[in-house]
Amino acid sequence: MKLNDTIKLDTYKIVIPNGLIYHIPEFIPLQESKKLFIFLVRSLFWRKDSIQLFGKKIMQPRLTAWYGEPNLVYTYSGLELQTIPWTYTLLQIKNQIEATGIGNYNAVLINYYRNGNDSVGYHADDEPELGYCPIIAILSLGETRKLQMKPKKSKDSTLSFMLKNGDLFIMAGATQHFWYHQIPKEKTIKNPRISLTFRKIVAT
Ligand SMILES: O=C(O)CCC(=O)C(=O)O
Repeated sequence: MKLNDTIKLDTYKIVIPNGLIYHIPEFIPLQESKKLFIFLVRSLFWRKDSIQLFGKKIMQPRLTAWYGEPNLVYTYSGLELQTIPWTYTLLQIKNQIEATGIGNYNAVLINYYRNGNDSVGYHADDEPELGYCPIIAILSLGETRKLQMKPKKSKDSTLSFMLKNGDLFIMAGATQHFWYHQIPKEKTIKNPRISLTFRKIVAT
């Protein structure tokens, strides 16, 4: 999708109880997504960190990278990440996502799931530095993976979205305050995926 293409946002809007989602399939066309995936896997600075989970130190079951405006710090699960400055390509993608009119972003946490054994457990992106009602925009590249959502408190049912190569998935409104999300392990999946999760750090 080119910067000046107009997107009919309402077509992609999914209103959920106490939350708002936009799922835009093939936001990046397939051929471009394939090239972008290879380029990013090869060129980004990937970290393999351990995190604190229920008082225990464990290796994160995926690789990550943290880029953005200088000196932004993001703290989660006992980890403190300091931004690497935007690359040209990441900045282009950020601009393209902002051109949808949903959200402004100053950093991106990138996840590299090497196969279906890699995952991220249920959590909400509700850290204080993301402020009130944070908007999280996820560009999915590579293998299709399932993103599941479950309510933090209410008895609303669990939601499931298949994120394909090139899809843009945006969690907006109060979603982070009322819902958890995860990428579950799927043992049959052999191929890798990366997710670029654009966010805005408002206080550090
Ligand atoms: O990989 C994804 O699509 C989700 C990643 C995620 O939940 C996160 O980075 O907070």
